[in-house]
Amino acid sequence: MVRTLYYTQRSPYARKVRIVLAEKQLRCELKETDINNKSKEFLGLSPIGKVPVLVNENGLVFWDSTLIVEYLDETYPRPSFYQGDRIERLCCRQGEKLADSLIDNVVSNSHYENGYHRTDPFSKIKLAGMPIQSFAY
Ligand SMILES: N[C@@H](CCC(=O)N[C@@H](CS)C(=O)NCC(=O)O)C(=O)O
Repeated sequence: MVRTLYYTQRSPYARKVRIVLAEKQLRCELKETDINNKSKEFLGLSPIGKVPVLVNENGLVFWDSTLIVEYLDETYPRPSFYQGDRIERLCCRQGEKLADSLIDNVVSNSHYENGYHRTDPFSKIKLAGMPIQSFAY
């Protein structure tokens, strides 16, 4: 069975998985998914109805970018995505979590809270002092 990733071009979470697949040189069929008009097939795979979803070569289904990356990294350890000792790996995961949390704010429309400016979805990223380019797509 061919490894398959359900994704959208613009999804930063799917992009995270695509980068790890590419770094590990893992072949994968990419299935562009219309998340505004989700197919029965897609909803049958993803209980949360979100991309990315990975179907592995044995037909097992994994969803959520962090869990997919963790699965890939443990199954195909070279090159390693979460490197180093326990503390270094934790720092790496925290960086990933921070990026995901910031992106959650961009992807969702809930930008107006705690005084953040509604018209600027990148305001929280700017407040965190991170380069906007690394989040833009
Ligand atoms: N925590 C999830 C977030 C995935 C996510 O929010 N994906 C968006 C695209 S960027 C999606 O599929 N949204 C469809 C929807 O919410 O209906 C992950 O890391 O995979």
